Amino acid sequence: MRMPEQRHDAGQRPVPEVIQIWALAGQTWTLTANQGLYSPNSAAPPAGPTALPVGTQLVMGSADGLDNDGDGQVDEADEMVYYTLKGIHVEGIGYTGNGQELRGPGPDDLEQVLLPHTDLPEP
Ligand SMILES: [Ca+2]
Ligand SMILES: [Ca+2]
Repeated sequence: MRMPEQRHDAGQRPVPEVIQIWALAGQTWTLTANQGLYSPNSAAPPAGPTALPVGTQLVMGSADGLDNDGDGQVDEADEMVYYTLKGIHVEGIGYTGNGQELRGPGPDDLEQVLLPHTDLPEP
């Protein structure tokens, strides 16, 4: 007897993502293009997730609740050189994109981030 394929909720499982960049302290970094990154406060599946809006500002590392530099202390002053953006991406979505563009204050302050794909190819 062949068991039915387990599908779980493939294609809808939200996966937490933290995008972190390293720059000079005191800057402002903003999400300027986004495909595939959603708000951590999105409604649970099967409701559609809420995309992080363009214009979202990254949180300075001294206030993001993470130990950015791995020294065992969270949000100490020297983490001001980190900027983080927390979101989720959804398994099964994103073979066509999952790209984020982050801009800082200067013309050369540009970071482009591709989220990892943990999803299976569409049939
Ligand atoms: Ca630290
Ligand atoms: Ca921190």
